Amino acid sequence: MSVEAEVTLQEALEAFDFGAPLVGAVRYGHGHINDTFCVHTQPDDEPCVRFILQRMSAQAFHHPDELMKNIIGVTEFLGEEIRKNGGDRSREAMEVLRPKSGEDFFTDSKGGAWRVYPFIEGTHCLQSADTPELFAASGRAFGRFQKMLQKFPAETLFETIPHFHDTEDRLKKFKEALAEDKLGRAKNCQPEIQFILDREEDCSVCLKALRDGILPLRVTHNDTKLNNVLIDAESGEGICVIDLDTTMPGLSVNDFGDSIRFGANHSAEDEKDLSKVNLDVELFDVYTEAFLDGCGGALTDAELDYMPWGAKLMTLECGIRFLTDYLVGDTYFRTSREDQNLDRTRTQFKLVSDMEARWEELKTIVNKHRR
Ligand code: ADP
Ligand code: GN1
Ligand code: MG
Repeated sequence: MSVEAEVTLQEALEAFDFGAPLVGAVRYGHGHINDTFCVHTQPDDEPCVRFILQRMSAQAFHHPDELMKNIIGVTEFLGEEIRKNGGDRSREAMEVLRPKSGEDFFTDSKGGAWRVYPFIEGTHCLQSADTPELFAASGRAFGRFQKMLQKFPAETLFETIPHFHDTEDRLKKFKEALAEDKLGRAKNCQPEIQFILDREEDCSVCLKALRDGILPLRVTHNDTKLNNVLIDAESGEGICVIDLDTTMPGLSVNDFGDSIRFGANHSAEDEKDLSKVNLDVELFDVYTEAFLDGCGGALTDAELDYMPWGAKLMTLECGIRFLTDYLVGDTYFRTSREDQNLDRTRTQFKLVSDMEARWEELKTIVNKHRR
């Protein structure tokens, strides 16, 4: 694990007023991108109060000022929507705690950009769907997120990562990395390379539908992994969607699809034993129902038609991204062991194969929940 963030952690801790004496800060969570710490503070005669402190990945995000403007805009908008609906703003939407300087984030002496959110207590963050009900709860939360942002002024959002879900561009970058093969790793992944080359045309399906005006552009989350929603520990409901770094104009089918990619199976994203990696169609079913319920009829017929494509292409694209990172030397996704990005690629492609094999079933399930 990178120790870079630890070097300036103390500076970052001093830059924020946490409102009570600090007890300490420890590495936290399973995100692949940012350096996340949980900060513990101890007010007099009261229970410990926690915060999330993050150093935003400079590799992923080149303009932290724009990123934070997006997040402040989106969290304030969501806060208003939640208040209007009689919800609990402090638990159902994140809130940015500004540094003492009053700026949107803190920049350390090495140029690292840091931000703080109050920790949303009484919640669980799941790495896999323990039960279908919990997976459905995440789907309802992501669907509601989609619905709540329907009236958000999309033109105010910066593109935090250009071409983020541009699968054609991801394919192009993969081919460039393959042509260069700077570490000589291509020889280790010939079947995976071929898997991508056999699906080149698929990469254009959703983008073409967008270009042709079939799929609408909406404000979407774009990183709808199960561990990007907090589940209320008592009710089991998905109460707060987190990790808003990539919330920007996108496709609803991608938000649906990325959740399926990560959550509709019972294995880790980097599982080495592929016999354990299987698409669970029952989980696909419960997620579809809950996501559409959360969206509350906001999606068009065409979006429903393309939902299986969203699932397949988010999974294929993620595999392409993992393999590209493997070929260039593991510079983007955090890794903790050798070949982890290659193992991640393999699980994604196993899931793509499962989706292809069960394609008609997936379409039937979506149709069953159409309204
Ligand atoms: P990454 O982009 O690296 O995935 P995230 O923003 O998803 O970073 O944060 C990493 C983890 O930190 C989350 O999966 C979750 O466990 C935890 N987390 C983030 N924000 C909060 C919050 N406001 N309250 C509680 N936990 C949080
Ligand atoms: C990253 O940030 P995190 O860990 O929630 C990545 C997603 C990938 C995912 C794969 C900003 O998500 O796009 O799908 O890893 N986020 C970014 O697990 O690149
Ligand atoms: Mg995350």
